[in-house]
Amino acid sequence: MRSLLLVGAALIAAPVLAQEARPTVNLKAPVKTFGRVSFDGRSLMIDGKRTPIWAAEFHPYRLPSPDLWRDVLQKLKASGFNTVTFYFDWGYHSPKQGELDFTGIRDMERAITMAGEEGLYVITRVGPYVNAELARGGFPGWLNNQRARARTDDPEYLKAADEWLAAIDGIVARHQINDGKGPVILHQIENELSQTSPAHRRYMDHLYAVTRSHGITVPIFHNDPGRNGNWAPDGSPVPGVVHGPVDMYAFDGYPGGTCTAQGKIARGNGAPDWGYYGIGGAKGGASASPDTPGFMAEIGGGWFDYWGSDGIYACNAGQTGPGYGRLFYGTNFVNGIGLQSIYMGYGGTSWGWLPAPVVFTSYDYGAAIAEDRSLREKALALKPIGGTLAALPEIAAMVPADKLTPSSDAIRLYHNRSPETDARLILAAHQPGHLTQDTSFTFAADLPDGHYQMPQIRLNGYDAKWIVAGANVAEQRLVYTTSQIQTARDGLLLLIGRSAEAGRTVLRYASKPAVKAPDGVAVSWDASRGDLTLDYTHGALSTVEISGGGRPALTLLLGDDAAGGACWDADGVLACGPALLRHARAKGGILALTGDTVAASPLRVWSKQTRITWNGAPVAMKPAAGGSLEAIAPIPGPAPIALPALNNWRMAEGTPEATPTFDDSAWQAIDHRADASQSQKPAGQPTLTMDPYGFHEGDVWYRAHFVGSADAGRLSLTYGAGGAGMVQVFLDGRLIGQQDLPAAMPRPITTGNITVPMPDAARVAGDHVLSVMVRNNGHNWDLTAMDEHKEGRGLIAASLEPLTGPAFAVPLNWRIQGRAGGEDFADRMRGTPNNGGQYGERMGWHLPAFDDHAWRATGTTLPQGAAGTNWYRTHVMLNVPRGQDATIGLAFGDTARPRSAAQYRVLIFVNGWNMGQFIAHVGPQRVFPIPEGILNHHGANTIALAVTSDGAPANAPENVRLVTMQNRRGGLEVAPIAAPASLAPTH
Ligand code: IPT
Repeated sequence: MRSLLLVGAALIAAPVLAQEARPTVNLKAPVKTFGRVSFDGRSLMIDGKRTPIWAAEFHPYRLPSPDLWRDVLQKLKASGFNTVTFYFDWGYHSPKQGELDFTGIRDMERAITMAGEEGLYVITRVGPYVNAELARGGFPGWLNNQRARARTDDPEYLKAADEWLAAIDGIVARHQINDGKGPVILHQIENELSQTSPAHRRYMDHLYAVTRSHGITVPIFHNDPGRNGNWAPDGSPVPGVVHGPVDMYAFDGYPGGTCTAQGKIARGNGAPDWGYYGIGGAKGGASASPDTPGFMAEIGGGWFDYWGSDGIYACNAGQTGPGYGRLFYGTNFVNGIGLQSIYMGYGGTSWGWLPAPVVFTSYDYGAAIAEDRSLREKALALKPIGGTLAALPEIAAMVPADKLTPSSDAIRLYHNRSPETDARLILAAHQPGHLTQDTSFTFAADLPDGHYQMPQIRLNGYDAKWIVAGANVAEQRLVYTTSQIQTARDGLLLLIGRSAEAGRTVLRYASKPAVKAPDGVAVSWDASRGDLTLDYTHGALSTVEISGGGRPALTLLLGDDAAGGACWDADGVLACGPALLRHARAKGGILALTGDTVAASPLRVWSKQTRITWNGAPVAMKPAAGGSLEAIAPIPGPAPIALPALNNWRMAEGTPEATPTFDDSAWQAIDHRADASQSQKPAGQPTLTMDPYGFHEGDVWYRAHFVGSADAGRLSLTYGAGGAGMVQVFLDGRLIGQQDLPAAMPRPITTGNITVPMPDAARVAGDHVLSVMVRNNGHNWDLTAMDEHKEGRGLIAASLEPLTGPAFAVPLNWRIQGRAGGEDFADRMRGTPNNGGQYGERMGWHLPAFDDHAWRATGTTLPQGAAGTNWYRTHVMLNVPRGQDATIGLAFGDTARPRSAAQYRVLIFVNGWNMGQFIAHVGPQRVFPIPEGILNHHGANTIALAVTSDGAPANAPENVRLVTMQNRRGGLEVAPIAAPASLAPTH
């Protein structure tokens, strides 16, 4: 188990379940029914049918272009998932108490509807608290001003939470499966509430009651942070669990070892047994609730990355790659964990001020679908898992069967059977400690169709074999196969395996069938058993045709991972060749296929329709082996994209707040108002933190006048700035101090102290002005439920003192300015994450219609400006070929290195949208994808960069360019996102 990555206090460890909590198979649990959804101790059922829940997590708010939600959903579906899990971010919707906005990019009803349209079930996780590496773990900024302790039964907090829940539950309620049409099958309240006091129990009781009162009728669950037995359903007989008002128990886990910040894999952990095969209940897991089925609301499918790392997303993707998936998710299934949701399926982008201090802009996560929406290799390996589950849904409800003994000590074999059908799943994995070995082994087993000695099976390293036996698939009797089922439907069976590895498939017939098999597939017939045995080596797709034998004809396709990766199932049609099949819709005698190619590709289709179109264009087909049709000519790939260079830059200085003459009379005066900050301010100091003044995101400015005196020796500041945040201090227009919070992994440093020696000028009589800018890189999450999110942001304390001893402080009359309008900011369409309080933001310099012609033209370069923040703007026309889905990013400097020697940071605005922050000397992210919809692929775009530095020539911004991150032919139509082109300026 990787160490927990926390901000603030350590996670309160809940007691590990006692020894007697050893998991047992519970065949007697009563069926509990919630409309069309029900469950017993073994599995979820939908309309009474046992259904594995094979889910992946996706956060629509991390992709602010709703048409692209459908792209992600289609890719999840095509990767074999039957369910998508959505977290919702309360703060995303609520700029101000009493206000909730579900319009535009915030239209979560649209996300749920789309998921249903794409044939996915939906699990909704509404919080109020979600964590998710979001600022405040999803709490709205204004909640930081509430003194009531969050995540308890304090009425003030409950009132706030109920506003949100009434709104989001109301949306979810309309889309439940129980109302006939909707996709929502399960609903989570709270997340990882590790505090279990009576006040927390009452809070959970409240959440359950209001959720039901809002019309949620599907089963309600909570997600236990690890395997602690927290919030198991009332009535769970397991000693040591904490009971809660939930219908099902769920937990999470991120096993399998970590990538270091340097991007090295520290491998070594085997897949844990968090259910039936758990030893001594050492880790609880599914055993905490024997009357409800094993349910992992999150199982690691990557991990997030930190400010200052060397960039670990590629490493995370490898660590949780194809073999990991087969091994870890497979081990969960055989342990009776028939509901699993991979966190993340698509991570996306923590754009604007969404990120919690632990993460930077990219939330790629090393997920199956990369941030640029391309499918990683591991997505192709998840597809057969979904295919196996679809073919044999009883896997969700299997129980341990006879112990099998492999010929090698390095191997462990799990053997499960379905009490209903007797079908078997034998999972072969390496024993812990042997994970890097390349082992060949065999075993004998009593299977439903007799006693069998397996051929030599090879298991190379971090991997598992999913051996199915005694199953009725594709209208055949499958005695066993050492390959993995990817697709099984009437008349068609696609089996895959590692390239160059041997496979064997045995099918049972009443009499000898006719077999047409290519060279390389050895066929033998055992008349005494009625067994047809096929021996082969996994490689390019080969087609075997079997007919007669007392069964409907079968086309058996055999291939390696790459061959399987190129085959897709959609709407009951199998197609091989392209990089993605989205849909296969028959209409008017035509089968309309939609999908993507990354290069000119073959196309082979199994369909009764002979007239085929691909993305609307007719494709000439000819008959091919196994009842398929094959395109006569390859279907086209994408054209390369010509991206213009960025030039015609214009620049302007953006730090007028530093100058003595700046008029701050409209700013709020700092006073002694009550606040809810967790950060203690020294006695007598005013309330400096930003939240009580209505500023919750991004940058905040403070200005104070003082009268020059001999006592003005040094300025001491305490500030809160989140991960890799910063403070800049100016005296009378001159930068006199700057501090970066050091990037510290895995626990970021979120507050700092800086003592700035005052220059002689401060001791000259007369008026002086201090101007302080704090970059707030996010409020903490509240993982421990200790109000960690209320740690102060902006200035926490400030005093101007004599050089020796703070006995006397020079009076400072502060004013504060943050985001224009505070909680009443004008740009409701871009919403809460978009803006902080930079001068240029308040003036609308980031917006496309701002007139920058008076700015200094700098051509192709971004010259260094004065200390503070300088703005650079340019306009660029794009002309991505129609019918292509590209992801275009902004790249800074040398993308081969995680960080620069130059010290500066950039807020990146594209067409007015804050698409993230580049911190040159911290890293690691240098390429920032801009989703289509935000970026206009067929016209004009405005890029505005707010660059903050000390103004030293060595810290000048590096070159900036557009890059193509992925480019496919296909994709979906993407509408531009409506948002204001200009707004009235606010000083
Ligand atoms: C768990 C959270 O439930 C989820 O919101 C997210 O933060 C995830 O992990 C990590 O990405 S937190 C748990 C691993 C301590």
